[in-house]
Amino acid sequence: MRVQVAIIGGGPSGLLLGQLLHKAGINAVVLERKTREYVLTRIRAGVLERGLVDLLDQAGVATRLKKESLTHEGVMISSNDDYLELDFNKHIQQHVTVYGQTELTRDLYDAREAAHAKTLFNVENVTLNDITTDSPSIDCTVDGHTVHIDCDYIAGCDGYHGVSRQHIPQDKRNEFIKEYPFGWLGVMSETTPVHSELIYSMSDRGFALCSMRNPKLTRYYIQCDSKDSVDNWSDDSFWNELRGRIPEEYAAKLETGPSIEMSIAPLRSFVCEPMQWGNLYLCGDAAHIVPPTGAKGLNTAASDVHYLFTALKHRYQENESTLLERYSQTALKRVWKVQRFSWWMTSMLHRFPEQSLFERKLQQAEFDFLKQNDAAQAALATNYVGLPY
Ligand code: RFL
Ligand code: PHB
Repeated sequence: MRVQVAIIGGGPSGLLLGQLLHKAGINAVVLERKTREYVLTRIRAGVLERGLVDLLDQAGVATRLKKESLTHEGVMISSNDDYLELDFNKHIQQHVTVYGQTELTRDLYDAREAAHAKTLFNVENVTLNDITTDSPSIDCTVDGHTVHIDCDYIAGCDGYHGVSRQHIPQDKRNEFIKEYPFGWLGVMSETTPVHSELIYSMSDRGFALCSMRNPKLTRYYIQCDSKDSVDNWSDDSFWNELRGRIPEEYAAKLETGPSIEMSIAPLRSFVCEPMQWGNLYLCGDAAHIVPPTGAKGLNTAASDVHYLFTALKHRYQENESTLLERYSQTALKRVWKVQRFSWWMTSMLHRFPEQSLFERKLQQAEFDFLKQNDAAQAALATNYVGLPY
């Protein structure tokens, strides 16, 4: 098989890039290790920045999103029973869109199928060859058959545990990592959201987040020990703990019900530099991870896709490679700003196991300052709705 761009990974990064390339007449194949059904069972992000929504629109896959998504013009941040209702309109005149990553991925797969664009599922043993030459290629196994793909460029969109990043020589690869000593226990439930906006809640018992997918489907998270297991939690114990971590006014009206999904995600910050090696370009979680507190993982994957798509379009339509050469540098500038914001949100809102009373007092002061200071609120709003590309 020969394509212009071979995309490894059929998650949101790979699919969005594939769809944008298809629209621009650049032919690509997507190689996915799992099945479509498996990818669609992963419940992850829920908050989309304007940049991502615009890209989906540009890719021609925003019809359902426009009908079914929710517009959020603010967010609540609380500390025990004290809270701040941060109004994005007051500070930045922008909003965020609430629409599940699962639905967004489904829309992208549907569009790919409708366009008869090539996707290979159950792909194993992916190896990248000659990536520093003008004729890179990929070898892999699909249903026991060996497949060879010649291409001009390879997009590594295969997530944190993917193989692409490992093809950057170890002595040329810098990996920056911070592991947090806690995880998030998440529950999805067919209940009415406790509030019309998201609530990011710090409390003496630990952090909690009240989110949603639609007016009848909620997504709640509580900070848990990094070694905790879902086997240690029942629906009742989850709801009780959540109630104990959000302002009393909301705890009193929290609607509970059976969980339809319960899982634990570890929290880490990670960046790989550079994000490009030869004709291999990394996008999304393959190159960086953020703790979910700022809702930035999927959104930062989207900004990478924007930079890479624009650069590839220039290369194929204008025969201009400068944007491709600058890809890593351009993407990393934004990645580090998002890392800083996600780390800051995480540090302000969570309980840390070894935390001294002094550090707790600083967290409280950070919240009090934020609550009283317009400039601090504007900075949070600017980052939360999404930095420009
Ligand atoms: P993905 O989604 O991991 O997709 C990678 C795909 O590559 C496949 N793959 C391979 N395919 C072929 N060959 C191989 N060798 C392969 N190895 C792997 C995998 O099967 C998979 O299908 O990465 P991508 O596309 O870069 O997308 C990144 C996002 O999924 C991620 O950043 C977000 O989900 C993070 N995230 C959030 N981001 C937001 O912007 N807003 C949020 O509100 C938000 N909430 C979250 C989150 C992540 C969470 N978890 C579970 C860590 C909430 C949580 C709890
Ligand atoms: C979610 O709805 O899953 C979600 C929302 C906001 C976050 C993280 C996750 O910061």
